[in-house]
Amino acid sequence: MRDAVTNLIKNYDVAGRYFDRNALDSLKSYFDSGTARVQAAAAINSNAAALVKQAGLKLYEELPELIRPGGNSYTTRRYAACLRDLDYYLRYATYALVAGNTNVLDERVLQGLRETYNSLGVPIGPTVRGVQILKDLAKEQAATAGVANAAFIDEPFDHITRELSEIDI
Ligand SMILES: CCC1=C(C)/C(=C/C2=NC(=C\c3[nH]c(/C=C4\NC(=O)[C@H](C)[C@H]4CC)c(C)c3CCC(=O)O)/C(CCC(=O)O)=C2C)NC1=O
Repeated sequence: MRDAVTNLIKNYDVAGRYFDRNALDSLKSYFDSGTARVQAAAAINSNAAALVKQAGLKLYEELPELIRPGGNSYTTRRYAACLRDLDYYLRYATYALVAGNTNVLDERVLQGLRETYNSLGVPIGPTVRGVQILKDLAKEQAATAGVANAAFIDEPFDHITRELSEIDI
């Protein structure tokens, strides 16, 4: 598992090089955004259960067929599994936010996920929509908590949706 700093060290060590200007700029930008990253994570954490619940309600309002007979969230077991998945995405997104790197998502969340979803018939499009709804709610939450310039919040959520949607060739 890597963060912005260990990732940079790894890349420069592989090449046997001292940090150059690019590396130092990227370190500086990571440390400059550090407090805002922690504040954003704190704002999300303190409201995580409500954010997940709201995201689920909004998703099912947009795509009611998911909770009708034949839908993938039909039955309380599957409904609960879907909300649990959204909770995983939100929690791991906060780790990635603080790390300034999406490696934790690749290692702990995304590996083999598409195959699992495909084998269970969990639809990718609606899952991606759920992650995007979560992202919007998380950004609102951070903005309300006074985190300025919180564009970095997009990154982990967009990474999840990009990786999930990627088509195998
Ligand atoms: C921490 C990393 C991690 C992730 C990400 C994870 C996901 C994950 N989601 C699963 C199932 C599931 N995931 C969903 C999700 C959905 N269905 C919908 O209609 C919606 C579109 C969507 C929610 C947004 C559902 C309904 C199931 C149960 C499917 C089934 O058993 O039929 C399963 C199969 C095993 C199980 O049911 O627990 C896994 C492994 N598990 C993990 O350990």
